[in-house]
Parts: sequence; C-alpha cells; structure tokens
Amino acid sequence: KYPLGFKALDENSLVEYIKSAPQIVSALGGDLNELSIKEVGDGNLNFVYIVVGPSGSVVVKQALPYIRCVGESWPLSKERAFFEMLTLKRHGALCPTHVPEVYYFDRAMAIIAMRYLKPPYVILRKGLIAGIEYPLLAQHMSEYMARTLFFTSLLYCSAKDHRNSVAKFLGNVEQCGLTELVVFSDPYRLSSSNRWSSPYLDTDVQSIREDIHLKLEVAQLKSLFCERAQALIHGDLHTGSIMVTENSTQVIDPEFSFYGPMGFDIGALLGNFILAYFAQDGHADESNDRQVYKQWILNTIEDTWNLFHDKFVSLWNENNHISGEAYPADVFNTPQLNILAQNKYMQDLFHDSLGFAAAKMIRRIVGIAHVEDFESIHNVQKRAYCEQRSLQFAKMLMKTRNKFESATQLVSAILQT
Ligand code: ADP
Ligand code: SR1
Ligand code: MG
Ligand code: MG
Ligand code: MG
Repeated sequence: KYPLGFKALDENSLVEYIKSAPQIVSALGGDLNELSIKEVGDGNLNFVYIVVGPSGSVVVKQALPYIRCVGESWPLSKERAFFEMLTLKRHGALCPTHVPEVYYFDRAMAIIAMRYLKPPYVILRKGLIAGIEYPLLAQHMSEYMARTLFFTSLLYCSAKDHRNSVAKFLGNVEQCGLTELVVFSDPYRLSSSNRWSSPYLDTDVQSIREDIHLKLEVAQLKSLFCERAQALIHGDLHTGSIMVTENSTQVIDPEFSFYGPMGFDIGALLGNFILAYFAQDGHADESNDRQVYKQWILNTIEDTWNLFHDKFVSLWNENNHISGEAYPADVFNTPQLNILAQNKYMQDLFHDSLGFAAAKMIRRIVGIAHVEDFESIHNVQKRAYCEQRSLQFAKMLMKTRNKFESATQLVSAILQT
C-alpha cells in the first residue's frame, strides 16, 4: 500500500529506526538506554515524537501519505517532509535565532529529526488562549518574516537564482493544492468538508456563499497565491506553527512552503492574532474579563506590522548595493525614487496581507480545519457569538482592504466591530 522504502513508525518501531540513524543517536548524546518516546502530534497532518534519553533529546516528525485528521481516505504526498526540511534549513540559515535546528532527514521515510523545544516552550495558540503575554513576540516574528521574505525575494536575489529556487519548490504542488481548496474555494461553496457552529451560523455561512463581492475578492487572492512567486514563504504561519517562551520564539512546521506571495505569511499571522482577539470574550470569566489582554493582542498586531515594515525597509536600504533583480541600483538611482518604490511596495504588501488575513480567518470558522481558540469555548452560543464577530470583521476586511493605510487603522476597525 505504501511506497517502497517507507514504513509508518510508531512509538515502538521508532527505537529500532533511531539505532540505524547515527545523526539522531548523536543528537541523543550517544546513549540509547531508557529512551522515553511519546507521540504528541496535535496538528492536522503529521506524527510528531518527542524522544528523551539520559544524555539528550530530539523531536522526530514523520509525514504519512495521507491527512492525519481525515484518515487514509484523503491521500497527501509524503514529499511534504522534503519541502519542510528544505525550508527549515533555508529559513534557519537566514534567521537562526527563530528556527529550530534540523539534525537529520530521510526522504524515503519522510522523517525529519530536529531540536526538541522543551517546556516551558508552548504552542503560541495555547498561550494566547491561556491569556499569557509574550513581550518580545512582535519583535521576534517581525524579524523572522522580514529576514526570510526579504532575502528570498527579487529585492535581494538575481532572477536566475530566484527562478531556480522557484522551480525547486514547484514540487510542493499537493500542499499548495490543499490550501487552494480549503482556504480559497470550499468556504465559498457547498462542500462536505465544511463545518460550522450550527445552527447559530447557518445564515452566516449561506450569506458567504451568496456574497458576490466577497467571491470576486477571494478569487483575486487565490490567483495571487497561485501566480505570485514573490519569496520563499512558510505557507502555514498560524499561531499553531510558533512555539514560545517569555524570551524566545521558534517557528516550526513549514511543510506548505513554496515561492508565493509574502502577504500570505504576514496575513496568516495577523489573521490568527485577530481570531485570538475575538475569541477572548469566550475565555473571559469572573476572575479575568480579558480586557487588558485584548489590548495586548491589539498592540501586538500593530507592532508586528510596524516592526516588520521598518525591518524590511532597513534590509532593503542596507542591501541596496547588492541590487536584486527587481530594483537595479543604476535604475533606482536617487533617494527620492527609492522611497517612492519602497512606499508602493510596502503599501501593496500591506493590502495583500490584509486580504490573506481575512481569507485565513473565514476558513477557520466555516471550512474544514478549525482552531482551538474557538473550539475550546465550550458554551456553543458564546463560541458562535465570537465566530460571528470574526466573520463580520473578516468579510469587511477582505472587501475594503485597499482602503487601509496603517496598522493603527486596522486596530481601530477591529475595535469598531
Ligand atoms: P503538523 O504538521 O501535523 O501540524 P507540527 O509540526 O505542527 O505538526 O507539530 C505538531 C505538534 O508537535 C506541535 O503543535 C508541537 O506541540 C509539537 N512539536 C512539533 N515540533 C516540535 C519541536 N521541535 N519541539 C517540541 N515540540 C514540537
Ligand atoms: C485538511 S486542512 C488542514 C490544515 O492544517 C494545516 O495546518 C493547514 O493549515 C491546512 O490547511
Ligand atoms: Mg502544525
Ligand atoms: Mg536556531
Ligand atoms: Mg503542518
């Protein structure tokens, strides 16, 4: 049933596998006595094992040739592990502080071994649900996005290098196809994979299917996603792909990476922050009304874009002499012209990011894959209320994104919802 050279592992067979992989043995400090192995995968697609021995630890991630949260009835190429490994390494080289180290890769087995981000690291989404502030989050994520996006774009690379890299990532076609289906199409039509908080959201879901203006906008965003090979994007940069402590931020899980529009990453992050914001009313209780925390999320949204903007433009200025293909230094040869070019580029990128943020919000409420921010609100009526406000905001944002001029305006619009 499975390809030659491939075997789905479990907690028992992984021990034998590790013995045959010297790099994993060495990450474990050479001592394989009394290994503790636990499968902890809580994502939608893959299996993740935490392996701890007396002298070291490692995370082993395996992709099986189907979607874990659906089952074998929905096949998905295990080659996604290859692209995840490539991007962990490429983004890791560009931004080592915020990407875990890869120790080992086996393409036939679709296995990646990487640094174990031990507790107190937690998945950011869980921290946001618990109401924990991360004072350095906006700094760290803006740094990660600015560096990974700038250095893989035509602002830095030659057209030849860029085109070769684009070609390499075209192979991640099944992952892109999944996004095209579950983010940009299914939420806007009848699909057996869609689900929502019924009956509360029944009319909202129907009105999405009947919203002509919204469908025109999402079609534009889908084309942008398919056509624009702007930079090597993570491709799934929601708050479940980020592990945090008070002082550190690590980006995991770039299995959807390819050369796509930068705004898809920035929008995924902003859109998931906005979902976390609208979910807070469902987490409020007598001991904490979450008002202070909601303001912290809004500040984080504003800071993330503003810091990203400044860091990205600084990289552009610092690397002007390198002359990437898009804006050659001898054509863009005056400070005024460079400022015009940068302002236009950043404004377009902001609008793309807002459009993708809206698309990512809508799909998490009416599509196949929902988020714990809302799913953990056990009172269905309360949950539906939070989801409805998110949908109302996301629909407005997708339709009017080009009118927004700043992150301050974005935050004001959230507050007005
Ligand atoms: P999927 O592709 O299925 O979404 P993820 O890469 O997101 O899988 O991993 C699923 C879960 O495994 C994460 O939510 C996290 O709890 C845990 N995990 C993944 N990578 C690491 C790591 N390097 N260190 C610690 N935990 C990890
Ligand atoms: C079946 S869709 C599963 C989703 O989980 C991944 O993390 C991606 O967001 C994908 O769209
Ligand atoms: Mg994941
Ligand atoms: Mg690192
Ligand atoms: Mg994943």
